[in-house]
Amino acid sequence: MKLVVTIPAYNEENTIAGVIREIPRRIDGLASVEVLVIDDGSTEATVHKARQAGADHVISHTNNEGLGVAFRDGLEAALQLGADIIVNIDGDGQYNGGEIPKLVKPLLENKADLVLGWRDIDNLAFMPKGKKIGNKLATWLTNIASGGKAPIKDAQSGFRAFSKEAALRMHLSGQYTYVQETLMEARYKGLRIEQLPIEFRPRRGSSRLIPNLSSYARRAGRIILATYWNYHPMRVFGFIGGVTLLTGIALGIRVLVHFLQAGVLSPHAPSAIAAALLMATGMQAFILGLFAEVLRKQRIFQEEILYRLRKRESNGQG
Ligand SMILES: Nc1nc2c(ncn2[C@@H]2O[C@H](COP(=O)(O)OP(=O)(O)OP(=O)(O)O)[C@@H](O)[C@H]2O)c(=O)[nH]1
Ligand SMILES: [Mg+2]
Repeated sequence: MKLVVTIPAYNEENTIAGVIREIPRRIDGLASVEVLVIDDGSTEATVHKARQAGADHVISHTNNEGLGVAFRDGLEAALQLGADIIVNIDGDGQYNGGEIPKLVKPLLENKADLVLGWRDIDNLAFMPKGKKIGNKLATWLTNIASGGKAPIKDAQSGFRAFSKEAALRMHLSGQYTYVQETLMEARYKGLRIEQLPIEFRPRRGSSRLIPNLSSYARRAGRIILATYWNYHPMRVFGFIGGVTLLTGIALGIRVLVHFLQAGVLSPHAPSAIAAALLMATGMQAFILGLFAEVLRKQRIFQEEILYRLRKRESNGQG
C-alpha cells in the first residue's frame, strides 16, 4: 500500500519545509509514503524549500489557478503515482503531519472511504470570532446541501485522507476551493465518511486563501450552490417554477374573479398580462428542469466512464 501526501501551496516558503519534515515516512500498514507538492504559481522560494526538505514530487502551475484546481491536479497525479491512499495537508503548518497515521487508520481497516480531520472551532482561542461564524455557516450550508445522516463537523478542514476509490469517484469543478465540494460529492455518492478530531495551530503569516470573509463566502457559496444545482437540478428549477407559477395563478384568479363580477377587465389588464407572463415563465422553468435532469443523467454515465478510465490508468493499464 502506498500513501501519497499532497500539499497544495501558494507562497509558503516559510512553512513548507516544516510541514514536509513533520510527515512520518514510516507508517504501519503502508509500504511507502511519498510527498507531492502542488505549487500554484508561487512567486518566491516555495518549490526550492520543498525540494530541500525532501518533497518527492513537485507539480508547478505557471500561474495562480486556485486551490480547487491545485487539489484536483494533486489527486490526479497521486493516482497516477499509484497511490492507494491520499492525504491532503495544507502547506502553512496549521495541521500536524504527525497525525497522519491516525487519519489513515480507518482507511487501512476499510472502515471508511474518506476521513475528515475536524477542528474544535469553538475552543480555538486564536481564531477570530468572524472566522468562527463563517466556518460554522459554511459547514451548515454544506450539510443542508448534501443531506446525510451524521452532520459534517468542519467542512473547511484542509486535513483529510481519501481512499483510492474515493479519489477515483471525485469529479470536481470548483476553481477557488475544493473543501465543501469534495464532501458533497462523497455524500452524494454514498462514500463512507469518518470524522476525527485533529490539532489546529495558529497560522504563521497571512492567509493566502481568505483575503476577507465576504469574498470567501461569495466564492465558496457559489461552489456549494453550483454543486447542489448539478446534483438536484429539478429541485432548483422546480422551486423557481413553482413559486413563479403559483404567483401567476393567484394573480390570474384575482383578475378572473373581478372579470366575472364586473364584466370588464379594466382596471386589471396589467395584472392579467403579468399573470400570463408569470405562468408562462413558471412552466418554462419546469421544462428547463426536465432538460437539466436529462443532462444530469448523462453526467452520471460520463462520470462512470471517467471513473473506469482513471481506474485503468491508475492500475497501469492506461
Ligand atoms: N494551490 C493553491 N493553494 C492555495 C491558494 N491559496 C491558498 N493555498 C494553499 O491552501 C492552503 C490553505 O490556505 P490558507 O491560506 O492557509 O487558508 P485557510 O487555512 O483556509 O485559512 P487561514 O485560517 O487563513 O489559514 C495552504 O496550503 C495554502 O498555501 C491558491 O490560490 N492556490
Ligand atoms: Mg491555513
